[in-house]
Formats: sequence, structure tokens, C-alpha cells
Amino acid sequence: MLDLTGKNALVTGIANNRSIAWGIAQQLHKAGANLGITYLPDEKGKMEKKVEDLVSPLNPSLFLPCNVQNDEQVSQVFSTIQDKWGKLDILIHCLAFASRDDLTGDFSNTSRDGFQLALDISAYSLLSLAKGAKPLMSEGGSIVTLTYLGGVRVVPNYNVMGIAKAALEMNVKYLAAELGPNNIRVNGISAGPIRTLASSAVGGILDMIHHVEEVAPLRRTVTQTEVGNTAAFLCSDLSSGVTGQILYVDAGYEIMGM
Ligand code: NAD
Ligand code: 0WE
Repeated sequence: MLDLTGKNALVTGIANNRSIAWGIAQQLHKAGANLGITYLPDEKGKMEKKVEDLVSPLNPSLFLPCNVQNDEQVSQVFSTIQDKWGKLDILIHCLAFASRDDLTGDFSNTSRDGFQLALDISAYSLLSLAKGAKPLMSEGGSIVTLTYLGGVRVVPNYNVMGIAKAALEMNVKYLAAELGPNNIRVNGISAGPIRTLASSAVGGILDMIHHVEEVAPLRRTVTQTEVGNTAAFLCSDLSSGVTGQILYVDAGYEIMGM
């Protein structure tokens, strides 16, 4: 049985009710986990209010600001977990960002700043969060991140995000090797395209979704709930022998050659 009672889970990356992280948080809650939620703060505090209202039915016992570009905020998250929870069992990394200009046009046109921004937020952040989580995962733990096929194959316009996801996927493997002796597992979920805030801001996402519906073995796309259930599995003892892996939750699309 999938049981996460007594487990403390930190979930990053909820922006709204379409976020993949929201699908994950709901399934972790359903499995009995105690939740801590972080949000990306903005100047007006609009995001804080929006995310807080959304997550309140899941009764999170921690709700904290965390911009992964801000080391101070990241360390504040883990010192609060130390104080309030004493230990951490589960970390969900479910965030990415690149400048919009870098998700269209010639890949070779990517600026140095754009490259650094995408890799900092989308890939380096897994290291900084894992570093904070490591001493708190004193009874072992599970770290799960979200990736995309564009980090392994060329997907038109994914551009610099593909390089960030390739780095993220290798981060998963090097972290799994480092943290394995502490019984901390690190895995990635490679999700098929889903309509979310981040993907809807991208031109042509609907055409991509239609393509997947025609080609994927299951003849459909996947849902946030399906990704959430796989995350719950990777966070539970049901997957106790699995680490350093990228698991495709994409209706089978990745196996197809034509
Ligand atoms: P989303 O817009 O709902 O989530 C992206 C999140 O990243 C937001 O909550 C945003 O606040 C957060 N974020 C951005 N910059 C940040 C920063 N500096 N500090 C902290 N948080 C920051 O979109 P989503 O599609 O749910 O994306 C979640 C993850 O899933 C991403 O890693 C994305 O690459 C991955 N993914 C998405 C799809 C898809 O088709 N939607 C497919 C595969 C993988
Ligand atoms: O990882 C992602 C989304 C990544 C993303 C999206 C945006 C749009 C708005 C990162 N940064 C930004 N910055 C913005 O300003 N996905 C897997 C969804 C996605 O994005 C694509 C895709 C798919 C699929 C971009 C181009 C092509 C396909």
C-alpha cells in the first residue's frame, strides 16, 4: 500500500491549479504526508495569497517564500524545517524558467545571460535544495524532480531549456550517487506535455499536444494527477530500490521512432 503517513514533504513549484506541483501535492496529501509548500514571492504578495488559498484544503503545516535564485530564502526554508519539523523525508523540485526570448528563434542566438538564467533556476536549484535537505533527511529520504524529453532529444523551440534539462538529469544521477549512502534516493519524472502556466505561455503547445495524442501508444496526453501518482510512488517505500532514474510519464511517447 502506498502510505506516506508520518512523512514530511516539501513541495516547490505551485503557481496555480494547473501546476504539476499541485497535482503532486494533492496525491502526497492523499497518501497521508504532512506538507510544506513554497511559493515564488512577487512584490505585491499576489502569488502568496493565490497559492495560500489554493493549498489551504491540504492543511500545509509550513508555507514559505522561496525564490531559488535567493540563497538566503533557500537556507531560511531549511532552517524553518529544522525548527518546526526536525526532519524531512520528501523533496519535490518542480520548477523551471527561461527567458521567453530564448524559447523561440535560433538556438545559437541564446545569450550568455539567458543561458545562465535558465540553468541557474532550472538545474542548479536542484543542487542547492538537495544540499539543504541532506542533513535534514536523517532517516533517509526521496527527492523527485520534473524533466522533459527536450533534455534528451531536440524539440523545436525548447532550446536553452533542453540544455537545462540535460544538466538537471545529470544532476539527478550525481546526486543519487552522493546521497545513496545516506539512504536518500533521487529520481526524475519526465512528463509528457501538459497545459500549465509555463507551457501555455509557449507558442504551439496545443499542436504539440495534438501530435502526442496521435502518436503516443496510449493515444492521449497525461494529467497532473498521473504525474502526482508517480511522484507519490517514487516518494514511498514501494520504490525503495529505485534511485538515479528518469521515469517517463508520457503515455509512452518516448519509445516511438515515427
Ligand atoms: P508552472 O508554471 O505551473 O510551474 C513552474 C513553477 O516554477 C512555478 O510555480 C513558478 O513559480 C516556479 N518558478 C519559476 N522561477 C522560480 C524561481 N526563481 N524560484 C522558485 N520557483 C520558481 O508549470 P509546470 O508545467 O507545472 O512546470 C513544473 C515543472 O514541470 C518544470 O520543471 C517543467 O519544466 C516541468 N515539466 C512541465 C511539462 C509541461 O508540459 N507542463 C512537461 C514536462 C516537465
Ligand atoms: O519545461 C517546460 C516549460 C518551461 C518554461 C516555459 C516558459 C514559458 C514562459 C520555462 N520558462 C518559461 N518562461 C516564460 O517566460 N515544459 C516542458 C513545457 C514546454 O515548454 C516548451 C515546450 C514544452 C512542452 C517550450 C518550447 C517547446 C515545447
